[in-house]
Amino acid sequence: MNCPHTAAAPADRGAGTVVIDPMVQDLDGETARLRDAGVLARIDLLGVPAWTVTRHAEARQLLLDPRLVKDIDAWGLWQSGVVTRAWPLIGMIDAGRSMFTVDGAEHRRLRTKTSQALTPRRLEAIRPEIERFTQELLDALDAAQGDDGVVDLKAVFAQPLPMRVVGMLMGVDESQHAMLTRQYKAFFSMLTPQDERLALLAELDVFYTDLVREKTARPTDDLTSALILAEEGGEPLTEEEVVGNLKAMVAAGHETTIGLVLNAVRALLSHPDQLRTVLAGEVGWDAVIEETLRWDTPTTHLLMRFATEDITVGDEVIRKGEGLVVSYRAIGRDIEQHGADADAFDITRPTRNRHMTFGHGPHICPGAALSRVEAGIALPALFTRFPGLRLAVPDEEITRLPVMTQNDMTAFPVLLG
Ligand code: STR
Repeated sequence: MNCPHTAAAPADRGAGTVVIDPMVQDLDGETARLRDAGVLARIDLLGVPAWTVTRHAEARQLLLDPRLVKDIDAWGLWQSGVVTRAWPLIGMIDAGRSMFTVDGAEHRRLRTKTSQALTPRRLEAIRPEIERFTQELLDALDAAQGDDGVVDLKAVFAQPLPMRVVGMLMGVDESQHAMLTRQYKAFFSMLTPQDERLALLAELDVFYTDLVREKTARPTDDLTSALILAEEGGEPLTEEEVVGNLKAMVAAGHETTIGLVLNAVRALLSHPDQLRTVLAGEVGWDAVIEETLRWDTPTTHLLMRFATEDITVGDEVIRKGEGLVVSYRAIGRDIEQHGADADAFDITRPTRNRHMTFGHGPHICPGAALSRVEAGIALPALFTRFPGLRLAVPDEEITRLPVMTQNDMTAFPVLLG
């Protein structure tokens, strides 16, 4: 990006600045550098400075702090025009009015129906459908094996499953799933030129607005229709708000669960002793899921909150108008929270459930239970169907996509055995 303050080399911004690598060439190294940089670290996001919180306890406290808001108008660099829509990460923040971008009482108004629709009890009703999607995709895996027996577990299984689930919930027709997958892949990739990213976001807005208008005319039993209909005596959401929520749900539901499922499979295949204890029934799949969420978080960095007043954290001060990122991957590896072996994957770890990967406070992930249900169905089904499942390449050869906020693999080639 070309703006005055980005002309300076990152080192000029203080020795402690960690430059977040858009190519994600060394995620473990970067996570460790962030942790070493302190509780509150200065980071550089494509030339834009921000703070990030790297520790569990302090992040928990900051996520409850009403002086931090999601409203981009509270950001000094945005007000002053230093950050514009030319910045490749702007779509992570300026994403339209929704439960993701609004705080306080308005936030509760935008969010209530969604969180009520996604409680564990309500999710029991859709379990059979998730099981059916899973079985269909396992058949697809079997059928997709090349002559060499290799198949991409991401493209054929981990990616379509969450799309189908969130599509069913929100009422997005299957004929649109491939388009959405392609658009979100381009949205998140740092290789996509910014004008193309802005164009695809505009296209998605048209798509979602059309969908909301169609559901307004002919409501069905999906969550999009429920968001449109006013509560008894309540104030209905505006079209813009329904569209914003729908966008947020599809983007989040689709993207993050891919990471959860793939990261769990990867962790188990590279820790065969632990896989054996799970397959023998000695440790539950819930333990695998929680430890994966802690150790290899689907969201690496969550953008962004803004300080409406100076906020002191230890020896540092987040000044009014400055931006704060939450680095969930570093937080999952916090030694204070998880012990000196926090970098090790261990499904028997006593603190495995005490991670904060779904966030904390008012914005805590409303889809947490859904992702646990999805992974809780997909993982055992996959290993039951293909007990000999193994990686088709050495683990070190698995590459990550150039995505700065999500933990996203290029592909995950496996042999089904
Ligand atoms: C993507 C672009 C868009 O149109 C709407 C949203 C809002 C919700 C965001 C989503 C974004 C990016 C991925 C997020 C998701 C909420 C949860 C998910 C940040 C900006 C996570 O990775 C936790």
